[in-house]
Amino acid sequence: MDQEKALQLVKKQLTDKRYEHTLGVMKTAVQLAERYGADAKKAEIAAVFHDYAKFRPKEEMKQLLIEEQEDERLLHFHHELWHAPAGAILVKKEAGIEDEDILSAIRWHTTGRPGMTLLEKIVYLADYIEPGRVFPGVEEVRKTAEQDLNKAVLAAVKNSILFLMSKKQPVFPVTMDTYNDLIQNGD
Ligand code: DGI
Ligand code: FE
Ligand code: FE
Ligand code: FE
Repeated sequence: MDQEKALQLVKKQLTDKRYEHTLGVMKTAVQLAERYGADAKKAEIAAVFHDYAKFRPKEEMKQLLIEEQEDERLLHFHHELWHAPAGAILVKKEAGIEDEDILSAIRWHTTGRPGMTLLEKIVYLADYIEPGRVFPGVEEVRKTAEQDLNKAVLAAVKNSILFLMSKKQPVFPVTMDTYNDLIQNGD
């Protein structure tokens, strides 16, 4: 699929603000792909579609996760986690994207996972550091991202976990698994 068609499909699913975020993730993901030798075309398409399901009704996402036998633990955690696997399913069904590298980068963009592929790391990190993100610590991760992909992904995962903990929010086990994997096998 070309960029124009992908953006046209995604724009209809998102608010203007979320679409701007998506454009930031797209540009950042392409830059990271070029820097770290990933397929820039796949990075671009995965980034464009990464938040495709962000505004789907909770009930629709829940049914989809049950039908498709996704990780049952998701249903006991915050519904914000659902748009990533639901997005992978819907992008395949509705946009006809079949490429498993792209679909898995969408699927794991919120929690990461142990043993992330290069493309998964790029989309995860691009989502965290795109130019529209303004939270504390993001500038340092942007700098790290220019030098060391694994170190930057680890910093993003660690900051996200610390943020959740500071808000007394539960941390999804897969997010913790991602952190442990990067700490133990990061480079
Ligand atoms: O969709 P975005 O806002 O661009 O970003 P995202 O998909 O990375 O994260 C969406 C939300 O999910 C964000 O507000 C934080 C939340 N989140 C990420 N990991 C976890 C989590 N929430 C819980 N409860 N547990 C997690 O492990
Ligand atoms: Fe997201
Ligand atoms: Fe993220
Ligand atoms: Fe996002």
